Amino acid sequence: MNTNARGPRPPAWAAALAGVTAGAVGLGVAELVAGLTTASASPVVAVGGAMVDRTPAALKDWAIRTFGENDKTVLVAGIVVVVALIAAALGLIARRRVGYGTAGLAAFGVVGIIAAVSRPDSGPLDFLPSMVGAAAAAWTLVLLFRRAGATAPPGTEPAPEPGTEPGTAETGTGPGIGAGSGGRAEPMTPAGPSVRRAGADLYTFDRRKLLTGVAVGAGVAGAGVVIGRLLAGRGDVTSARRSVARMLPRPAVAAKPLPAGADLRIRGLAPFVTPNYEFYRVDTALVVPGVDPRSWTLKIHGMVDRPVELTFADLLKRPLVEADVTLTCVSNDVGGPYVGNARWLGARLADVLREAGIRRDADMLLSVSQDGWTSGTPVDVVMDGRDALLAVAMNGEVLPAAHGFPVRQVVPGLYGYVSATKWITEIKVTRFDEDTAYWTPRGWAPRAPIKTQSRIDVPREGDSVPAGRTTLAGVAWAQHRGVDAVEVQVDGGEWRRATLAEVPGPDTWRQWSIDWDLAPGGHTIAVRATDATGYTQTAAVAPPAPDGATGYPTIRVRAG
Ligand SMILES: Nc1nc2c(c(=O)[nH]1)N[C@H]1C(S)=C(S)[C@@H](COP(=O)(O)O)O[C@H]1N2
Ligand SMILES: [Mo]
Repeated sequence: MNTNARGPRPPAWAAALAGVTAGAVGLGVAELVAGLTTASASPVVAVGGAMVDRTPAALKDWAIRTFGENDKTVLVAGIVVVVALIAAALGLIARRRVGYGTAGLAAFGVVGIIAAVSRPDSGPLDFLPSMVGAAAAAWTLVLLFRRAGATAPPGTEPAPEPGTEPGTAETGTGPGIGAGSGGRAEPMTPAGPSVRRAGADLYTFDRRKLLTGVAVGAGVAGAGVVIGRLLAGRGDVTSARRSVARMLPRPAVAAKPLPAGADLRIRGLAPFVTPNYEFYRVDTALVVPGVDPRSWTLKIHGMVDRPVELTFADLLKRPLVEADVTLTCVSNDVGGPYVGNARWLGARLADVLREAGIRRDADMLLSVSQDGWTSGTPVDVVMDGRDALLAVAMNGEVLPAAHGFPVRQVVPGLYGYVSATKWITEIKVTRFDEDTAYWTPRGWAPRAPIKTQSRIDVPREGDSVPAGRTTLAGVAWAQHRGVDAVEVQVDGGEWRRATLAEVPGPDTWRQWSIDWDLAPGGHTIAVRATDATGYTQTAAVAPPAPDGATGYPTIRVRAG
């Protein structure tokens, strides 16, 4: 087994451990380099991002549904586990020849580099983290293999000299530890004259040196991740958000105060205004883009007479409008959580576009975010007078980083993926038959107005309630048309009209409630909304793809 052709071989577990340690050092060093160069993409982020962009829509949909807003954490954890497994395998391969292992790690680095430089927001230094990381990993592997054992020249006595430190592996002197020397090391081959052949080096495995090397490697990896993350945190927008908070002008067109009856204040019912920290978040960004408002610009180009480039200061000089608008994600299941309502402050997108001189035959606004994500919004919708905004604030607060700081689009009536571009930096005025936005080739409709929908919040699916009179409540939405009626049905009986809360306008959701006498036993409760065009949401059940889920929200409860 211990043939020279194959080189010295530590035991399998040790080789796998050396591989995992090398992989960890590689990732840690890569994070550190990413932090130092403020490259946007450490290998994990780059590969993760590439996976997000290439994941089949159905799988991504499933991930969003299964892991909710933890989907990205799960993805990163998954990548780390896969990297660890591959690194362990490379460690095992390195038993044959260390060069095989280092070649594998180099290939890894190449994957990281390709992922990093092919990101839409990649910078000139984005190849560095993966390259340096892979080199560090390869070097670690070689070093650990050397530490793990030593080859005794033929004829050398491998027996230990008690108390002496093992010699360095590279010198070729015996490790000084053989079988029985405290049980800390195991020889790869029985260390006896019987295996000593002329010309054949004796290999002995030094467990202690390997483990100390692994410990150092783990330390380097951990320090790399922590320091790298801290350095990357320089891109943190906390202080930028604070200074923007001081510059935010008052609205030129303030929203009317919310009608007193907008919030029914029923326990368990979604509040009319969704607090920013509770607002759902859906995007493809593994790391929240940190956009500096001082260097931010918005380029408007394409089918316009006068391309413009607005700075953040330009934007704030414009008359800012306040509007209550409910955002909805197309991925939301019937009854799902990806809908939220906020008061937005922003410049009118239509005015900005008019100044740029939008051409008649343009029908699409392809908005682009800092991280390269794109969205296609119909021109006519934005120009029809509704509150389509380049928003800078949300519920009286500077836009949170996760919700698009410093500027995002908000267009009432359209699902987020075709309207609500966060971290927006560019709008290309174009045509649907010439350009394609991010989600379109991934199985989602190019145009997606929000469907009339409703939700039961109280009680929850599976709840037990006291028999007798109980309050049923929820929300309904049909943005920019407005909700005119909500009806509730119990156990397939007659539909009864719920009481509707007041609303500031047609662009927000609307709370509803109804008191119902529930006999003891199990009940099925369904709800449906009718919008101001007279359309009642369809009972036909459809999944979110390609343009929004349909069907009546239904829950089962037990009264008793
Ligand atoms: N840059 C960017 N903007 C984006 C997305 C994205 O992936 N990247 N997702 C969109 C989708 S699908 C939705 S539903 C809304 C969600 O906005 P929120 O996260 O602020 O709730 O943002 C939209 N804006
Ligand atoms: Mo979405």
